[in-house]
Amino acid sequence: MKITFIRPSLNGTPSSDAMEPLVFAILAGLTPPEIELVLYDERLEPIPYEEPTDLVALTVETFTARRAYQIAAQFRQRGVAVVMGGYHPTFVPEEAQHYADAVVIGDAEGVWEQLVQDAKMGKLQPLYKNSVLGKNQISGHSLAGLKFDRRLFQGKKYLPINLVQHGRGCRFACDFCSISTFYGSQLQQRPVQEVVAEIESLNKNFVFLIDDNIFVNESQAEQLFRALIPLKIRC
Ligand code: B12
Repeated sequence: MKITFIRPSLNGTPSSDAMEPLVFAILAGLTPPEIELVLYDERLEPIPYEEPTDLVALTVETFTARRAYQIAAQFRQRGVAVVMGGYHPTFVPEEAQHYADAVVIGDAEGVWEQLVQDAKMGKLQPLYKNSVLGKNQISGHSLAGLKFDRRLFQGKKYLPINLVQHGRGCRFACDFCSISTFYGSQLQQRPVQEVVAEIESLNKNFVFLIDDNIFVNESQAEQLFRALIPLKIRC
C-alpha cells in the first residue's frame, strides 16, 4: 500500500520560504514500515496527480482549505481516496466531508494507526475523532514517547530550520485563538529529556520551538531552557 502526503500551498503557487511540515514526520512515525510513503509539498514542487497511489492524506489549515479541496477533487476524480486532518477539518468537519472520503478531528496519534488499518482493508470510515480531545489534560507528560520520522523531508528545499514541538495547547481559553478551540484548555508536553535528545539528533543548529505558549508552564520552560544551554544552538 502507498500513501501520498500532501501539504497544499496557498493558491497552487510555490514559495521560497517553506518550513518542514512537522505533521508528516509524526504521521510517518506512526505508519507501519511496510507502507510506502511519499510527500509532496506544493510550496516546493508540483503535485503529480497521475502518480499511482492508494490514499492521499492532506493537512489542511483554514488558509489552505480552498486549495486543499481543489487538490482533493483532482485525486477523487481519479478514484483515489482522500483523507483530511488538521485545524480546518477539525473546526468544520461537515464542510471538509464534502471534499474528503475521511476526515480526522483532532490530533493524529491513536487515530492515524486505525485509519491506515481500515484503508488497508478497504474499510475507510468517514470520520475519525481523537478521543484525547476535550479531556482537559493540564500539562503532565501526555506526549511522552512521541516519534518524529523526518526522512520524507530529505532532499527538499526547506528553510534550514528545525521545527521542534515541546508542547501543544495552552491553559488559557482566549476566545480569539484557534489553539484553545482545538485543544480546549489542555496543555500537553513532552519530557524535557526527549526534546533535548531530539534536538541533539538533528543536524542543524537553528531550532524553532513551535509551542503555542512555551512559557505557560514556567518551571518546565526553565528546565527546558537550562537543558538547552550546553547544546549551544540558536532558538
Ligand atoms: C510553526 C507555525 C507556523 C510557521 C510555518 C510552519 C510550516 N511548517 O510551514 C510560520 C511562522 C511561517 C507560520 C505562518 C502562518 N501561520 Co502558523 N503556525 C505554526 C504553529 C505554531 C505550529 C505548526 C506545527 O508544525 N505544528 C505541529 C504539528 C504536529 O501540528 P499540526 O500541524 O496541527 O498537526 C496535528 C493535528 O492538527 C493533526 N493533523 C494535522 N494535519 C493532519 C493531517 C492528517 C491526515 C491527520 C490524520 C492529522 C493531521 O495531527 C497533528 C498531531 O498529531 C501552529 C500552531 C500549532 N499548534 O500547530 C500555527 C498555526 C497553524 N498557524 C496559523 C496561522 C493563522 C498562520 C498564518 C496564516 C499567520 C498569518 N496571519 O500570517 C501564517 C500562514 C503562512 C503560510 N502562508 O503558510 C494558525 C492556523 C489556524 C487555522 N484555523 O488554520 C495556527 C494554528 C496558529 C494559531 N494560533 O491559530 N505558522
